[in-house]
Amino acid sequence: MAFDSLRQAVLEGDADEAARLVQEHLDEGAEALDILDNGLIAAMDEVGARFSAGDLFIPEMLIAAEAMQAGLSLLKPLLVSEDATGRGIVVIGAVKGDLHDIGKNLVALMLEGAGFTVIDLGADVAPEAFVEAAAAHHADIVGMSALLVTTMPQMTRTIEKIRAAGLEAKAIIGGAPVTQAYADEIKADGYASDAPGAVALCKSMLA
Ligand code: B1M
Repeated sequence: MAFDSLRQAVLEGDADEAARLVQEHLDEGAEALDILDNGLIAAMDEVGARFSAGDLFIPEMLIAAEAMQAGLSLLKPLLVSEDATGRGIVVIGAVKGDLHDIGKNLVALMLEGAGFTVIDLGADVAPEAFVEAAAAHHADIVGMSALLVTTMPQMTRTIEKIRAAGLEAKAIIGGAPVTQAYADEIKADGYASDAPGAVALCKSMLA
């Protein structure tokens, strides 16, 4: 398979080799999104599966994440090449208790590339911090990311606080365990399964 060696480098947490292989694929003409989806993200899925199976532990998961980020840094300029500005303001973060920020970073990056002004609050963001930032920046959209089933309820709390504060910002959610059904259940304004989907969703909300 085309990205076997790249996936292996990420799995082994070899950041230098991951970056070298990403560059090699780019030089050979591979598309940035193809490298991202079928190389880097596929490798992280494999990391997750091995973690679940007990074949791999947190330190290895962390160095794999660093290797992924090393590869991703080379793709960033290509993922943000769309020429558009002034689409709207998005406040984004990983919800309280959730330290997974790679997917959220990717969503933020692609939103910026599509012309949105992104206020990235980072990871482990309390509902009150989302509300404060949304009010301070007059956000059009608040984006929440969760990778843990146990942190998903923080999305509900954040949405409740956004609405209680009388803010008009739309609340959108995403992350591996999050679904459209969950978004409907907690009355989020939107859900996207991946970063390009989040861009399309935000564009449609402000069209
Ligand atoms: Co953790 N972890 N982790 N982890 N980790 C998962 C999520 C897990 C599925 C692994 C597994 O068991 N198979 C599992 C969660 C189980 C569950 O609840 N469903 C898990 C666990 C259990 C844990 C700990 C609890 C482990 C422990 O301590 N015992 C712990 C929790 C820490 C915490 O948050 N409090 C933990 C810790 C970590 C590390 C710190 C070691 C590291 C994170 C490093 C970092 O992010 N800086 C880590 C990693 C790397 C993973 C896996 C392997 C990879 C996550 C990732 O980066 N994927 C992950 C397994 C997996 O996901 N397959 C796993 C790549 C990324 C591009 O995808 O984040 O899904 P993703 O983002 C996608 C979409 O989801 C979507 O777009 C993105 C791009 O397409 N998206 C949005 C994301 N946010 C969005 C927001 C939107 C729209 C779309 O709108 C606003």
